[in-house]
Amino acid sequence: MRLSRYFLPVLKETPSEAQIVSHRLMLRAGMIKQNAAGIYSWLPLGFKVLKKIEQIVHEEQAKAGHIPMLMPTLQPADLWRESGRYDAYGPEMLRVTDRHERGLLYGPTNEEMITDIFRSHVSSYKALPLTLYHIQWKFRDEVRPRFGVMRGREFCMKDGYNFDLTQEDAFHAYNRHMVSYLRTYERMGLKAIPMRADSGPIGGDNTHEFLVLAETGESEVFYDAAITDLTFGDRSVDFDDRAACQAIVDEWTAPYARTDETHDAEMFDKVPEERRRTSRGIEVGQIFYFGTKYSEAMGATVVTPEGDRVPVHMGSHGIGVSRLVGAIIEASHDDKGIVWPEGVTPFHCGIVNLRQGDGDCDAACERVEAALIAMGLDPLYDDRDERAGAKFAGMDLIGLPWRITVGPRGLKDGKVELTCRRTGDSEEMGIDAAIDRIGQIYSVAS
Ligand code: P5A
Repeated sequence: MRLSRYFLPVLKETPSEAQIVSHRLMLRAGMIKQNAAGIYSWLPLGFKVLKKIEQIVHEEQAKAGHIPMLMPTLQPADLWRESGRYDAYGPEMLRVTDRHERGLLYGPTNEEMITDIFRSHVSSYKALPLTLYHIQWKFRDEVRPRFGVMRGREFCMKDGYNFDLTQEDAFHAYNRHMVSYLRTYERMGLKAIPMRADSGPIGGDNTHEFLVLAETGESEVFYDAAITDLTFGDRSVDFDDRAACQAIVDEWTAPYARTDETHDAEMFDKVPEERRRTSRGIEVGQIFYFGTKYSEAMGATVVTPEGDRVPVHMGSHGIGVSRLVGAIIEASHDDKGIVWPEGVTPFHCGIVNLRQGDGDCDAACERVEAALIAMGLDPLYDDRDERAGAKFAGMDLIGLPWRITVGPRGLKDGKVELTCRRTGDSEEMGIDAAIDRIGQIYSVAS
């Protein structure tokens, strides 16, 4: 992409309405535009990151054997009357009446709708286990929408729902989700810690939230520092292997880690003092097992091998897709701007031309751009006629992890400069060497 042709409305001033750094940087970097309280347009740069996050979620869900689909944003009120949540959900639910006076609502979550789909089509245990999910916009009329996309009213969520014959099977689905989420967040450059939590309006007794530690987080958290040493890495997991999934869950749930809702001071005191931590966290996901709460209320039953008809065991599992964009920035920025982890960066590499219009510089930049595109990468070439300082400041603000700088002085010796956004380290090297290095970083061949 050529920056001269892109739509990147960066702001010079720091927006006064933004209280936390991710909100400020998303506005300044031209990623989002607020349209109403807690409702945002995703401008091209923000949209790209959102799609990268979605892609990682889809890939990791596929590995766990979960099946993608799409449900609508608007839902019939009657479905929610069946579960009893139409009134229970309270003023956070946006209720709408259509021209025929039929009640609709903008879905805050989809337990009822997916249970309705299930009961319409499944009646035998043979269809189980089954986990369906979608990535869709939700609406919750939060009292205090704030912090930009972190607590929006309209926000994007991945929500998945498992249907199982027995509680034991449903616990395995719960574990599968926990394991797949661990890798999902790690691929986004995040350390998200599963913590025992409270189930709120979704229901059930078994639930974990995934929290990213950050001063600006809305939840107070208590944990054993040992948990921050755990990494998932690229271990291969057989998601049908119950014992293997349970072992990973045990590994991650052994150290004490709870939100303030479930915090147990007595248990916390048993953690060696030097490892006890109190901090704040951003909730980027939550998984639930709620048994037959919805299936019983809505008649989602299957016939067992013995011929009995029983309600299915269910759970639901959410990832805050749009919140993650803010959470990643909270976890990865400096005073110059965003520092994208490679897994979610909107462009893989920036190309800065220090003398736009100079034949050699232009040709070298175009060669770098073409080579990166040929490798399947997505570079952003700043081809504007701007001062070097402004170009560097812009690249630092939008946070691309790598930058190749092309200037007349280096080019005399066939050299360009490769700069790492995170460390600020620069290295001079030949054009092909810089292209190769970017290829290696993103594991694509040149
Ligand atoms: C699980 C999936 C549920 O709704 N039903 C379907 C369950 N869980 S949840 O914890 O309430 O939400 C899942 C994740 O969505 C994000 N989230 C939000 N993001 C931005 N703005 C909001 N107002 C908002 N509310 C929830 C969180 O990351 C949460 O973990």
